[in-house]
Amino acid sequence: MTITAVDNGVRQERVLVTEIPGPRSQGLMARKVEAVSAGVGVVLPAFIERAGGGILVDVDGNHLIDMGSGIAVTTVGNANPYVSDAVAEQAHEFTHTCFMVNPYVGYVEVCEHLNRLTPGDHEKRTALFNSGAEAVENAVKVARSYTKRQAVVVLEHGYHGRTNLTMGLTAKNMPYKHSFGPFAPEIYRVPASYPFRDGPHGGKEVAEWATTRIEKEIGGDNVAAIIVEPVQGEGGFIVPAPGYMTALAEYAKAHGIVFVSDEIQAGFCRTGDWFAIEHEGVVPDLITTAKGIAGGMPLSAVTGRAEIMDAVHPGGLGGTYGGNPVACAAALGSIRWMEENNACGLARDIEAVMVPRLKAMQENFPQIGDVRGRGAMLAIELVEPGTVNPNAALAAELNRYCHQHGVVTLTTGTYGNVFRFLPPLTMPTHLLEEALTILEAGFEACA
Ligand code: PLZ
Repeated sequence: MTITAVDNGVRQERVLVTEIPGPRSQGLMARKVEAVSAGVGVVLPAFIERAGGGILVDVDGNHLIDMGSGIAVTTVGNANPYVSDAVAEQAHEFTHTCFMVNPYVGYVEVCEHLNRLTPGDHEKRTALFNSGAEAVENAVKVARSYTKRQAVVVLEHGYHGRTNLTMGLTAKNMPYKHSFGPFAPEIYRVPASYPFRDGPHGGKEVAEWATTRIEKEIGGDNVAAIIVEPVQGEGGFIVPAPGYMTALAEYAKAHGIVFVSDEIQAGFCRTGDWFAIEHEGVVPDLITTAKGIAGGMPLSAVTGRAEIMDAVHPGGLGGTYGGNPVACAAALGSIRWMEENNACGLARDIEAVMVPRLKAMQENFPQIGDVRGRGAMLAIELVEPGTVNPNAALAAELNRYCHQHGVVTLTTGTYGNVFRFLPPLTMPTHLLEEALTILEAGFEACA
């Protein structure tokens, strides 16, 4: 595996000098409880003060292996110099003008890269925003404006954000939606392909359930957009069965519906291609991106067919900070690193190391019902042996075990029983192997 020197001066070794969380983190956690809303949760209460390569260093001096990348954000590695140098340089030049007031070239360059890198050789346009949720909201605005229709179709197990509209688009109640309604109208949810749970029903068949539902309950002519995640993230790292996405995209095309691929978690080389929908051979009309786009700076985008993106009246899209110059500089650095270092290849290398070991673990631990994912977006789904009954308790226990042993892991899934892996592409192989060895020990201890 090719590893570029992007360790930010951090020793690439797991080191535990205290329990996790250590005393300083515990002290800070007490301050957090006093200062921060209880509504903002923390997965692993070890406060971080430096990071690089595949390591997060906490305030007690522990070196933790980062298997989460801040939820698929620091794909190019934390504090990658291509990003931090560009940020520092831009911050010294100017920090903000508001692109809608006085434009700057960085914004245009990010749009040019997105138009070039996203699937399809049609003419494209891009608009920049801050968060993933904001990108999805704007994709819906654009699709409605272009089609003059209102209905938006989303999938079971889908996740699109925490703002009012995107909460409505999101499938899972706890913790995202509970007590926060009412939600926006004209949102419809249809069956998603979930191979592990679909029994004998293949991708085409599940797509037919979905399109029949659209036809009968909404009417294809009333639908502005179908929004999918090409690999469902918060829903459980679900890779759709072959044929599902193609069938949905074909239906959208036949009915003048804007097909939107939400690549906020799966995009930017994470799955071994620049965008995860490329694995399906589908060219979406619009693509939403965020997270991995800018190495940790807040930036998001909607990219798509010029005629759709340009259908909005002038001034209809924007926001004070959208495409902030510092965030754009970070994105340009991040994209340059990905292109120079064959980031897609690095993601595939991670898959080649992890999948065989996870499959070997599955042989020994019948609680692993499924091993799945693409590239550096991988997961295991935990069940009660011999069934598909979700085993969320084991996922939580394993997670605790990994955290206590210095590996930052995350769970996910509608049933909370999926253990997911999102290492930065700068993760050295020896740390990746070590994280897997600790996971294996976790199974020995907990299963
Ligand atoms: N679309 C596909 O994965 C963010 C959510 C973490 P924002 N996923 C992580 C949490 O608990 O809040 C996400 C996503 C997909 C949209 C979003 C939303 O992106 O940048 O968090 O708004």
